[in-house]
Amino acid sequence: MEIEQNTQYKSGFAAIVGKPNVGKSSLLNILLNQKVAAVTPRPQTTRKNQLGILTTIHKDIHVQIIFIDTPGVHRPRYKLGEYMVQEATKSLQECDVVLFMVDGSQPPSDEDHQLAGIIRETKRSVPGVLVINKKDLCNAEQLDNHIEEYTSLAPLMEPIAISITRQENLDTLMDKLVEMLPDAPPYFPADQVTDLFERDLSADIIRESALNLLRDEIPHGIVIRIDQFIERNEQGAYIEATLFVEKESHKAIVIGQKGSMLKQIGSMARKEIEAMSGRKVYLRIRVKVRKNWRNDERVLRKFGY
Ligand SMILES: Nc1nc2c(ncn2[C@@H]2O[C@H](COP(=O)(O)OP(=O)(O)OP(=O)(O)O)[C@@H](O)[C@H]2O)c(=O)[nH]1
Ligand SMILES: [Mg+2]
Repeated sequence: MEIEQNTQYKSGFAAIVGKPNVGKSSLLNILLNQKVAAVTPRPQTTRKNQLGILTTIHKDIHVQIIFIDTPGVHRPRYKLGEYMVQEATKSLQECDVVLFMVDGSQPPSDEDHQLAGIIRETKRSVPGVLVINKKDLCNAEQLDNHIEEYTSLAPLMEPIAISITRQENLDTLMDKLVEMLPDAPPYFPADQVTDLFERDLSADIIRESALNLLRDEIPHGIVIRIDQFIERNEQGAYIEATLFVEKESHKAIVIGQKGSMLKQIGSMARKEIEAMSGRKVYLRIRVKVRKNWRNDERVLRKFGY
């Protein structure tokens, strides 16, 4: 789709904020109808703000919605966590619409209260939607009770219960969003879908594969550095990456018996990167230990956090 020059557009930034694991990145992927953000069953998957840009015609209205997918807001125990919460807070200052996303299958937790407070404190008069996700995971009565509790947390926001898995109420959510967007020309070209380069997306996909395949406390201590990213035309892309862990013992687990775990992580990631870019990819991953990197300001900056 091209941007039409003399057409009236509604455009703006929509921040998706919520505690970890409620489905923020899943919402981004489903509304854009393609995978741009890492999604895993583990909390704290997203570490940095990422844009997902939707340029479309919704019920005869030309729109460009720039979603800001943010890290889940939690009580940080590491400097990395502090950075993640700052990212989410920053998105609130930059947006035209707030999507406060919660897990509708559970009553509000401390983290939901904390975040509702942060949203109120930014004290801006931007409109907001209270997105109550995962309605597929509980019965109607439970859902009604939870909706009531969440609504009292954010009384000024328009509540809507959705299920991303079952694709329920997404169209109504779009209606509300479009209604709240300001009249404005588009900010980005129509074919741009995200602000991340393939290099960063590839790093996130490698981390996503590791998160999906590894257990327990190791995943949160993982960070990926792309060392080489070379285009080789018909032969596709050559990618060399280093996967950093925090402990020697973690390194052994990531590598696995005779390298079997690392092989699985690599092949899962390679397939995803190939699917994303539509070309062949050769991926090589090595594993290194960088002790306590999550609390080291200097190392965090080096990794782009
Ligand atoms: N049952 C059910 N599961 C869902 C739904 N939406 C998302 N999920 C699952 O919830 C998990 C977390 O999804 P993410 O999109 O990674 O959540 P997030 O809010 O981005 O998480 P962080 O990046 O860690 O803050 C994944 O396993 C999703 O498949 C839904 O509507 N119903
Ligand atoms: Mg996420």
